[in-house]
Amino acid sequence: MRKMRMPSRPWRSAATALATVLLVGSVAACGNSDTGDAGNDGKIVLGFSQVGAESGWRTANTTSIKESAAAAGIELKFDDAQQKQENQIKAIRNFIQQKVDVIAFSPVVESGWDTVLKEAKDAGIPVILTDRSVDSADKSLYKTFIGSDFVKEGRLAGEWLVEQKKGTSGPVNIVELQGTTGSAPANDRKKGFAEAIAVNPSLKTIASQSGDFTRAGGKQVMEQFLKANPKIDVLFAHNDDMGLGALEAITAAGKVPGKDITIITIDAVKDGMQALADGKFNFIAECSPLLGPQLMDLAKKAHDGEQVEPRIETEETTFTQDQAKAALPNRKY
Ligand code: GYE
Repeated sequence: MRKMRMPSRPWRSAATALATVLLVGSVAACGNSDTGDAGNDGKIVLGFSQVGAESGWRTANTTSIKESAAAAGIELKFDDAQQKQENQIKAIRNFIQQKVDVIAFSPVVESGWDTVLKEAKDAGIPVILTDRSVDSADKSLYKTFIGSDFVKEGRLAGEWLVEQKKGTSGPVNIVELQGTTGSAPANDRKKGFAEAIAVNPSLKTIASQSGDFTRAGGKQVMEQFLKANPKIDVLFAHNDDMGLGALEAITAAGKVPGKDITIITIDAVKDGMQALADGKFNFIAECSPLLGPQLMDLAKKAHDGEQVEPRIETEETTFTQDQAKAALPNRKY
């Protein structure tokens, strides 16, 4: 954004007034470049298709991307796909038509991207995957994938539970709130968790269903779980938001979250960390949404034709209740 300093004196000369009109005109024309051809005023233009605004994680991710683009002097064309793959495909096709310099997106589901990725490749526009990956066999369809190891997050969640239930006799009944069906984090977190708890046969997942990564979804599915299963010992939710929605269902059913039902989630956004510090959640495996700065760096490199690593993994940790209490005051999101 260009900032203008307007003359503050009412008696400014006609010449100054004319110059102001011209300047305003040129800034307005510049503003139009948002919808027109990319590449005006020499800035790198990045087309970014976001999944939606389904969770606290997603909101923090969007903020990170917008702020980092502004800080890096990159012109960002941002599109919110409202959790629909068809909207993401449309947005990517628009970016291609507008001849943006680089395309980045966070694919809502893993499958079905080959055609549109091929179109971007044929147009000579580099593509960066952020947060979630695709299952395309042809790795030349994108430059790099920056994001978390979701299998590891699921495994860390499962390993913590195994440790907690060491020596417990009798079955431990687990219910699982999955993320968006077909999404990489839902597929991978389920896998990692299942692998980790397999070492103890008394840990049993008795129900597993998608809550679409939203609070409303988490609440609704947890209500069904509670109705259908008189004994639930553990809830594993693929993100904080679904866990937060489930809290309402658990409390309404007369149970105490964090005590009657052990709750494990993934993300570690502020509201999740607060629930953990308050003793309502028991453990969170972190997933960092702050991908913006690295994405801008990669966009510049991809634009300049520089070599980039094909896979860049986000660093993350895990939190117990005490660790959440200690970390909360400095938590940015
Ligand atoms: O965990 C969830 C969000 O893809 C890592 O998407 C992301 C996931 C995140 O809706 O909260």
